Amino acid sequence: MKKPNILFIMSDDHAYQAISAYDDRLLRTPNIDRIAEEGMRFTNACVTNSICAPSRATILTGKHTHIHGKIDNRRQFDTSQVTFPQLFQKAGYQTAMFGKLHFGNNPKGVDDFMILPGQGNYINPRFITPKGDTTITGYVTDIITDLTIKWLDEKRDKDKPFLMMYLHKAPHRPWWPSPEKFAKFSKRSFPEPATLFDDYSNRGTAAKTAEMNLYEHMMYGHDSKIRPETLEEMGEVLPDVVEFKNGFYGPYNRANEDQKKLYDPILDSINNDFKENWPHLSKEDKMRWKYQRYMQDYLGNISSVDDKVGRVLDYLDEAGLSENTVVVYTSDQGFYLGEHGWFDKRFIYDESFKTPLLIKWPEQIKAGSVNEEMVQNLDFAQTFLEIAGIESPSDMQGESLVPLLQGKDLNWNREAVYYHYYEYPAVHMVKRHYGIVTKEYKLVHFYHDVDEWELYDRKRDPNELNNVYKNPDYKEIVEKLHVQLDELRIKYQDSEELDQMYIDTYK
Ligand code: SGN
Ligand code: CA
Repeated sequence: MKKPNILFIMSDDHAYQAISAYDDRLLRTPNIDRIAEEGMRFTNACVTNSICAPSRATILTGKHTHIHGKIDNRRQFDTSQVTFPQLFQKAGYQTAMFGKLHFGNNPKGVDDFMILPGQGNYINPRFITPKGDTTITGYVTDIITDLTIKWLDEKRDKDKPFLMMYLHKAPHRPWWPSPEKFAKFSKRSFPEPATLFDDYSNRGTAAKTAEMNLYEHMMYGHDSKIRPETLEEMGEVLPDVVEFKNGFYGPYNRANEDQKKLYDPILDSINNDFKENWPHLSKEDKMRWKYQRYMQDYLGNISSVDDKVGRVLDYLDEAGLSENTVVVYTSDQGFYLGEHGWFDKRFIYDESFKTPLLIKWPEQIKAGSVNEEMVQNLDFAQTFLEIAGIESPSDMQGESLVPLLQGKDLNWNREAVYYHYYEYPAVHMVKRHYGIVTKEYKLVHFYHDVDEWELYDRKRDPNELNNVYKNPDYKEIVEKLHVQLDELRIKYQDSEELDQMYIDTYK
């Protein structure tokens, strides 16, 4: 039998709430939805650590953060470790990677790559390639897609199976849409989440001290696209105005004159609206205004990703590749779209803990299936290796999802998953924590700076508004979960010594 190809599509910070196969209140994503319609949608897919580079390291190594050691976005990934593309390459696959990696070093095991340096840029992005750096004029989502299709169509050896990693930068902050989407989306308004005005009562210190509230921490220029001149004209000396002096009006400053001409009328209209209305808004309405601006930009970004995913799926169809290609759509983690008043991620709470996962594999997956098992990005490497008939190294810590893809759920017996977040102190100030999550409960330990436990009843309190750790009704559940959590820490080789080591070596 011919070995299947793998097309791994990952976006950066794409919340499942913004994929209509999961939730159609905010946006229609007909192309991404096609993967669910023709394949399987996972409703309980989650990450081991809700932040970019650590999640990517987990995906590539099949190991938890404390094992691969990339605990944050800052330190470099230790490239002496085995990543799954290396195993594909060795087994005779053609391998390539285009887009955002965010590792601080180049990928191993890929025959060809063009990656963004660090976070990369939305406009006229620079790319690192095996032959040196190059800058390409245009919008990042379009460019990454063109590179991907060109490689599939012209550059690869068509006698070999391929592994393609097609990695979008969008919809990462500062949420800068293409001119067309910006024009369209900046006129729309979106429903607010139920917890937009969360006051964090009945939660712990960590939720109260995090710096990711739309009203408090979203920046006027960077996030809301207000020009420095507008603020000056208004006589406003806003606390974060200093960002402009640091050149924080980033993507716009990179645009050439022709591109600026396309953005100017849209920015003018946003700025006029701000000038006219902002001073008269109540605190609540300022929050609402920022939420709308946020959604307009964020969803405008995703709408481009969706169009481009459609182009790539069409290409597979036209080239006769669809039948034998496994297509995966996921994100490096979830994201808050105003839930709890937040943007960003990091927490073990649902919107950032969960991640979208859609997989299409016409030969093996029944079209339109839905799977509710607790699966993780930790499982991806072993899944892809099994699909390709390559043996997984015995020290990988996940489990292949192939039985679930084939509908053999009886062969799957995972009850709980483990989570551990480290990047603190750092931007957004989310305290370190680890925890265990089952379909019914979530037990969390914030162990650094504070020593606080939280328990959420996921069935009764899906919005996670009530920490019931000290509620006597949950005494037995707490005891059981503590035992299970200790077992998971042992199973995955995490420990207090490692926690301390990562605190001591953190810079
Ligand atoms: C930047 C963003 C943060 C974001 C981190 C990590 N700020 O620092 O909002 O949490 O990246 O994102 S920005 O002002 O530079 O936009 S991650 O996806 O790479 O983990
Ligand atoms: Ca990310």
